[in-house]
Amino acid sequence: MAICTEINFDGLIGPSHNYGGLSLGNLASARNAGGVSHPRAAALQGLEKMRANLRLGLVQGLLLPHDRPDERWLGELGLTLDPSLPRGGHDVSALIANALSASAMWAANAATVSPAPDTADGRCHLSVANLVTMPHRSHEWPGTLAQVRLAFAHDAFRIHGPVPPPFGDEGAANHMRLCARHDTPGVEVFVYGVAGGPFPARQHSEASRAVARRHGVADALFVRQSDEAIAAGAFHNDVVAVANERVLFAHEQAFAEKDQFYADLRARLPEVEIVEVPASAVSLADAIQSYLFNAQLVTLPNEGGMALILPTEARDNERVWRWLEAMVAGNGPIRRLIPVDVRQSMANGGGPACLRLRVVCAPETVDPRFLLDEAKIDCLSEIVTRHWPETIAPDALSSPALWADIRNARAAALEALDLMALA
Ligand code: SUG
Repeated sequence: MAICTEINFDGLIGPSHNYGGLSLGNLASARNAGGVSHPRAAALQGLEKMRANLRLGLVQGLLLPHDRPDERWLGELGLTLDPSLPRGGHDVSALIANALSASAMWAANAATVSPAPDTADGRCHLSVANLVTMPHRSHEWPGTLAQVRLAFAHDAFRIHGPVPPPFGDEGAANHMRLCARHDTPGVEVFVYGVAGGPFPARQHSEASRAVARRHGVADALFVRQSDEAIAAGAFHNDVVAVANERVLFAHEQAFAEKDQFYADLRARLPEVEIVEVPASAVSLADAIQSYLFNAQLVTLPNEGGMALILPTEARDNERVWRWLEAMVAGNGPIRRLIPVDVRQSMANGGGPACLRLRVVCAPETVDPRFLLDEAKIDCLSEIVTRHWPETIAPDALSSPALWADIRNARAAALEALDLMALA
């Protein structure tokens, strides 16, 4: 019987990475709107994070950038990229920016994953997220579906298409799994938001329930995200909470009915350890600025114990870092802090945890083209250095020359990985 382990599939940051300011409720995206992006540096930062995780002894996977600009989506809107064709006097630059987004890099929003030990049929289920709330993300799912169908074609998996609109589903960013060990049955926690605040609640409870039903999850909890958290800029639950095996690491104000949630969790998994960060030590504003919860909380295979792989922004915030250092000095389950530089992604509101999709499965059941070793990371780094644009300024987004460069860059990566089937 093959052994299940956790694999982090990181999204390779695509050559069209830019600061379009497209995500209402995502404070970093709004703050950096119209800035000049650095796609090459962004992708190299992501690759170095993957390398560092490999060196910790973790299994590392990869998801590829999508074809951008997305002409299929523009076509459904009655548009082509050919500027000589009539556009009825309408300014379509905003739609083109939406078609160009590299947002598929945030793989935590690609799908929700229920590993085999949790499901009725003993298979690992993946539901591709519909991401319907944000136009620039609403056209990601076909590209994601094509990739996961290839990566997880083995019989050990069952792939589902997106939940139908209008029920917004943002994937694993609003899903946590608590269990004794990755390969034992877990409690799956589906976190949803309720509309009515200043910012969109992107995960609808009906979508969460649909995913849990489709996956045949034996033990599911549905938990409401607090309105304060969404209003403060936590557009996904993974901006204020993260779980790994028996540990939940969360902000005091992450959940609407926290006491009930914690009690339900303790009743189902008595060994659960809840590490809660009090608002008196770290405010919601500091949590969202520093992204300390948008960390990869991982079990270290070589040394035992858990580590938080967090953005350098968490180290740069004095209050946050003081709290974290005191935590690791104590007797708790989280023993190490590992800051990583993903500043280009962070400037769009995407930290280390946003960049990865966790899949618990036997590695030999995954198409090896989607698994990384250091030689492949070296090869991809060379391709990125050679082909990814160094910078993208906002006025370049409507440039056909840039579109061609972006397409050629992606094609070079697909070719190197023998994944031209995705072209
Ligand atoms: O959906 N940013 C992404 C960030 C996603 C973070 N993912 C998780 N929390 N799991 C979003 O808001 C900004 C794009 C722009 O403004 O150009 C953006 O889409």
